Amino acid sequence: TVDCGTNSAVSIDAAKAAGADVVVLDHHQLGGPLPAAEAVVNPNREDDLSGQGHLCAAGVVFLALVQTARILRGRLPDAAPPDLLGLLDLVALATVCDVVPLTGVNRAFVVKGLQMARQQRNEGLAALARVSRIGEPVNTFHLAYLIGPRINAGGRIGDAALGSRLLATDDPVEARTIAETLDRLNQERQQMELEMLAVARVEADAELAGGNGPAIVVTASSNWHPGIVGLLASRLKDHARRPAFAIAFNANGVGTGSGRSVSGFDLGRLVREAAIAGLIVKGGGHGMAAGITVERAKLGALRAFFEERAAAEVFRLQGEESLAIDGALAAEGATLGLLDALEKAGPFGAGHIPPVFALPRHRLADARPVGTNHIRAELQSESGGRIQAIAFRAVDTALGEFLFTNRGKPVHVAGSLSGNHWNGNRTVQFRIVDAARA
Ligand SMILES: [Mn+2]
Repeated sequence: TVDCGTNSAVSIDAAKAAGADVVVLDHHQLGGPLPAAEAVVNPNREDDLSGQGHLCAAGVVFLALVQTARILRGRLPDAAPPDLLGLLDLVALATVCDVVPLTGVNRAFVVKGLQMARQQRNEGLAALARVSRIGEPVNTFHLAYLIGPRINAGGRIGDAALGSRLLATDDPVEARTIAETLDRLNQERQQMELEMLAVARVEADAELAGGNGPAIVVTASSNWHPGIVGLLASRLKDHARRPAFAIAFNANGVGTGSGRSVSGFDLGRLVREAAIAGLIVKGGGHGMAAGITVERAKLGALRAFFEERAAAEVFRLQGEESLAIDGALAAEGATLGLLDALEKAGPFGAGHIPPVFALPRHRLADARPVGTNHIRAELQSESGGRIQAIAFRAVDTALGEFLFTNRGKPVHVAGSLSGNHWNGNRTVQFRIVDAARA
């Protein structure tokens, strides 16, 4: 089993009774006794002293393969060694998409894996890069926002095996066919997500109305697709700036829910406590994300339990929330040379964020919606330097409202620099994360 199994003692006993040997390769925190598998390889076992708890499941698999190859090399000295480094493109993809911190060995996986991905040796990844119209060397942003969602789109509303078939195939024709199918499923998924998100936001805003609102937003519906609750939870968490759950109930009143946390709050632990308290059928996860199965009749009690256990800590974390700015910059100072120098410290992502700059007192020369819900802007310094800027998923947010209503005015903005490839040209782009009136 990969990315599961640690908390599935019953299923593993059944598999063993049916004659299967079971090896668990997982990274989830343990909620009860270890399952009776042949091996449970998990850096988050309480008796694991490796300090590698930040690995994603693919990283665990990779290191298990490295060790297996090492053992086999001793036993079969004449056999050709497997090309494990050639698989790091997939490890990098999983590491970025699982949003584990890009520190330690994870960062090494992503640096080497991006080099592999740029060689386009994996037919499936190459085909996905083409349908995603990635016209530049693959980077972590592409993995997280263009390639990852398309692979997951298969599992969310179509056929979960499509993604694994795509990544395993050596046949460029099959790769193209599957990549095009996933691209179409991804478009359908985006549409479905927008409709469900609109409903979820209304529900979340109603909960938040007046006072502090709940420490943990819990939204639920019988009309949601259970494959999309993780995405909904993630958007609600950003919207409400606190941990959030989205739960899809089936016709029998049993809900599949997913939760996403804010940094510093251990959601996996809270869910395990709820399981022990008998408020959910089952649940598990890690610090930043958790999954639950819950009966509709227990939803009220679960909400109360969450508030009782989490409110003090969540509101304390909210009070401490701030944006750390590394330096100030003028538009004309944001050069390709500076960007190249900064990127040497990358790749950036979860747990290793890019330097945050303030552009003080720049005129917001333009701000208009682009794509589904992004905002493209242009900023001009007091001495006339200009830089293109983008605020992702900002339409319908406080930041978006600010940008639209302050066109032409001087503003302070904060964010990071990124490269933008267009028609063979590379330019510097400013990713806005926050803004204030100057
Ligand atoms: Mn996982």
